[in-house]
Amino acid sequence: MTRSATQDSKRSGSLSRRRFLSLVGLGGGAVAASRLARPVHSAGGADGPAAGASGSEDRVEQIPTFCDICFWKCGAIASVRNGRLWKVEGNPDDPLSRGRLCPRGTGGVGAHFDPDRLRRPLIRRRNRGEDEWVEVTWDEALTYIADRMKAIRVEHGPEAMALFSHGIGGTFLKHTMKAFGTPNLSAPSFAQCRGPRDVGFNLTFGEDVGSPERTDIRNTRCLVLLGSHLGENMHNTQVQEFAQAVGSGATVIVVDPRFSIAASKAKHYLPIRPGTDLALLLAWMQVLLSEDLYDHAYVEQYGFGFEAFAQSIARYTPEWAYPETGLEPELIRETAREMARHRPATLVHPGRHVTWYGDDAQRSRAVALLNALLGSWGRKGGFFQPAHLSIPAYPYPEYPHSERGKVDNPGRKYPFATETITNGIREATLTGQPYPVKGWFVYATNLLQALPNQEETLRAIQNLDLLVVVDVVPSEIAGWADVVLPESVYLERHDDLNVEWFREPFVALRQPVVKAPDDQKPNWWIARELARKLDLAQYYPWTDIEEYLRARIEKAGLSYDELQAKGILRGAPQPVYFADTGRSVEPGAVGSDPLVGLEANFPTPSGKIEFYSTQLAAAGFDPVPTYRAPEPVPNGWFRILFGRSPVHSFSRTQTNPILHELMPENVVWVNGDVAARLGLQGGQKVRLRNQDGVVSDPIAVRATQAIRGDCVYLVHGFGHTAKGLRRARGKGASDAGLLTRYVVDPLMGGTGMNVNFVTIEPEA
Ligand SMILES: Nc1nc2c(c(=O)[nH]1)N[C@H]1C(S)=C(S)[C@@H](COP(=O)(O)OP(=O)(O)OC[C@H]3O[C@@H](n4cnc5c(=O)[nH]c(N)nc54)[C@H](O)[C@@H]3O)O[C@H]1N2
Ligand SMILES: Nc1nc2c(c(=O)[nH]1)N[C@H]1C(S)=C(S)[C@@H](COP(=O)(O)OP(=O)(O)OC[C@H]3O[C@@H](n4cnc5c(=O)[nH]c(N)nc54)[C@H](O)[C@@H]3O)O[C@H]1N2
Ligand code: SF4
Ligand SMILES: [Mo]
Repeated sequence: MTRSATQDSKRSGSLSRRRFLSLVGLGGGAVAASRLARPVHSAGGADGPAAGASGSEDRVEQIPTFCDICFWKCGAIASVRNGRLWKVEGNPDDPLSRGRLCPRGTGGVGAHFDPDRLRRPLIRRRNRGEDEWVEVTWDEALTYIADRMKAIRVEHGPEAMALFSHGIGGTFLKHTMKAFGTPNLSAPSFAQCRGPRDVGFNLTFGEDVGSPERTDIRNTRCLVLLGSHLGENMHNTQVQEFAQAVGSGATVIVVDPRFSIAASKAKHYLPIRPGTDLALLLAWMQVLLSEDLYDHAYVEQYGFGFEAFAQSIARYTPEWAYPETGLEPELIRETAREMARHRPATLVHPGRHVTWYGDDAQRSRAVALLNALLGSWGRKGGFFQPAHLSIPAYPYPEYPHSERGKVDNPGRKYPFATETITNGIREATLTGQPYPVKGWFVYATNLLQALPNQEETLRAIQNLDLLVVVDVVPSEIAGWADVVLPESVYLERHDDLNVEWFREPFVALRQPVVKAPDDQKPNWWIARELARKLDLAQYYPWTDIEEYLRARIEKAGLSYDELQAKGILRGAPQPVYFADTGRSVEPGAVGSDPLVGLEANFPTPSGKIEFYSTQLAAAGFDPVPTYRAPEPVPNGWFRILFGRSPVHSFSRTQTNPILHELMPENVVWVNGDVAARLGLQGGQKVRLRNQDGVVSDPIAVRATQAIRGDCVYLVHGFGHTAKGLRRARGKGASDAGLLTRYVVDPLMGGTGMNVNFVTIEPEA
């Protein structure tokens, strides 16, 4: 039904003026009725999605938008039945979702119906963290915030305000904060997530892999995953392309201390000792060089500093790597040969959550270099060069200039940081150096779950004159706020355009599907009203978000009405592979494939792929990655590792009634032999105690041979403590609470978090 409905919407000009596509009565309704008779999710009870069937009187509206249960931004079509949100499905026109959402996206309707949602603005009654509130009007809340922001500006300067945000919804608040005069805008997606990877690739190719990653998984002949647990990590397009690659017989090599879902698809599974991936990467490269298996033409044409690189890694033989990684030399050799056999259509996945051990930018650089030896950058089945539509920014007045610059990275201590470092702002808030930070504006990021060492975050919060949290539910971080602002969920609002960089260019629109149930407001409204109260109204020349969106789209020569009707506008295919790709992969394709034909370009200092990095050498770092062993796990302890569940996002969906029902709590994976030795049964509740004496909530044991004996594993985001999260609170254990230690990456300031150890204590 969705597919034909969308096609209808494309054909029917009369519908394009309205944003809703209505299917009423017979015709489409006959199809609809058979679908409608199906039971829908039952989670919401009386408050839940419309259930049951009322036959031919059903009125179903279908509205395209894009998903926000994670940041992949899949194109979706929401169905509203008799005025109530019914379901969300993939938009078949969208290159990311390709008509299918992941389980989290499908469960997104639960975000709208969650009975634990924030409903009205709140101001703290007494002490921070006591979670006691007075309900106020928006005007009172925003006046309170603006007054305190002005006081902070007078006493400490505008830079003493910092914004933490995550996702596209932060766009307008960033704009307001820049207009206010602060450059301190950060997101955990850099220093707690992909930052080291972006830096490692940038240092090597002069460009990073972006998001969505420019990984050509669907065309790869050999996919190598280090961690990167696709299938649990549900980034929709990647998982679909992974299935496609497996289906077409691509070789999969998985390196993970835990037998992941991806490992179950692998020809070679390498159960590596945690923290030693760099040793494996160096040994793989050593094999490619010593057995002369690398792409000579590519390296000669595009490489810089290859001799010095080759010399530096010559010592890293598979025999050397064996005691480090626990992987047999022959397995290392065999997998290196396998990669070489399929090059350049071999993709060593760059990963995404790579803040593991503190040497992460160098490890990511080694991943980049291995890909360079295989000639996969710019090549089909490796990394494409993304295309995008050119859509001009809205013409705003210039922002005030900050004399003091950003606070997070004094003296460029982390010389290769390309974005603001969240933990750097936290550090400055704690120390007052290089200058004081007195206000935090926190949008859609639960800093207590996302940053390691919660105690440091709480101490920093105690130094603030103002903590504002914009959230949709009463999260842990909201519990510490002075003012809590309730946002409408993504299905109830517009956001900025998603001008995507991908295999083909497109732009997507998020638009409201249903109304917010109470006094929740969208971020753009909050940002604009706050700006007005800060006497910055000149930064909001538009009065309504649609005026802004339309202006941008029409400036690009596109039709906003069409975008409203379809949710997506696609551009013509453009070349995304180097001109030499076709020759190496499929000779027949040369000249015929519109995606082939780019001129290779590497915006590094040398203009080439930097096998040897003069930038790193000049800053006093290893110009070619060098291995240092991780701190060994003490006897009787286990390294704590963590990852994703296919049905949850970070710490944000445990409260969602539908997704909660699918997985209400997490378990801790313990190696079967270890469990037997410790006398632990599967399902038994234990607590984890870390090296600093922090003890987790009770969590059930999963005794399994699918994990090494030197580590334990749990899914991130559980063990909520906020009392307003009635459904999620006290279910499972929090990995974040146990991550009191972290190692900061000296290149870019990211927090390596896989450096904590726990013991396992049976719960009485
Ligand atoms: N369902 C779902 N999908 C998501 C998300 C979500 O919240 N939910 N979040 C999205 C986001 S923002 C991100 S960043 C990604 C994160 O997903 P990934 O980038 O895939 O995260 P990783 O940390 O690489 O993956 C965790 C895996 O690494 C393994 N691992 C741990 N230590 C080591 C080690 O030393 N060496 C090796 N080789 N492996 C190790 C763990 O056993 C686990 O299987 O997922 C994205 N997709
Ligand atoms: N211990 C540990 N720490 C980690 C990770 C880990 O696996 N373990 N993963 C790291 C990674 S890869 C990443 S990307 C980050 C993710 O870090 P975050 O993006 O901070 O993820 P969450 O903890 O889910 O916090 C999201 C917050 O946004 C709120 N929210 C949800 N929807 C909306 C909305 O529409 N509007 C508003 N205003 N708020 C909304 C949620 O209720 C929640 O409080 O965490 C990093 N930190
Ligand atoms: S990957 Fe899943 S949760 Fe993320 S945007 Fe796509 S459908 Fe939504
Ligand atoms: Mo992430």
